[in-house]
Amino acid sequence: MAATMNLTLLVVALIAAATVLPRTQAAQYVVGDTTGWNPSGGATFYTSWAAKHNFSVGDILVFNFTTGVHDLATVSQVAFNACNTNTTITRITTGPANFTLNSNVSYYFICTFPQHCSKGQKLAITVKASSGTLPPPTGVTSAPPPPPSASSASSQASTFLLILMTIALPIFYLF
Ligand SMILES: [Cu+2]
Repeated sequence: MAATMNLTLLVVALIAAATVLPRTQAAQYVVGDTTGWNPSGGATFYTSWAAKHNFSVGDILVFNFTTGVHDLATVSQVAFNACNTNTTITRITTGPANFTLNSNVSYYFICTFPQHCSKGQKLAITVKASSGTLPPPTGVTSAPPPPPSASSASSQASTFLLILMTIALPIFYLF
């Protein structure tokens, strides 16, 4: 009985937290879209692909490639420009590979297989700080003064808790 109640409360708390807490809005990008990670798109393919997107901290890049035919290495900007495959920082040899953009820095990806980088299998990504890319909150100006975001969040929280408790309580009494 006590265990059931604890479980019910845990579920309610988790759902409420997931609903109310601000989302980090991490996005997932398939590098090269349907082309994937290979040199077939030509010399400027990944430059064009990267220019179409805005990357933020926490976003995930998905590199689709066949294991043993390509790989994914991060390198310095100098090595990237020269397609130097001897000084890799990280290297993933199993495809497909996910790479999380953890910092607001520039990342330089290449394939270390012979001639692949020079044929265009290279991707430079500049990551923005996630706080700088978030849109300004809407509706805050119409909310009562201090502190608008906290009060709206807590009223949202209590609304959801109320709804969830009305759902959870009957479940609780079933056990
Ligand atoms: Cu390759």
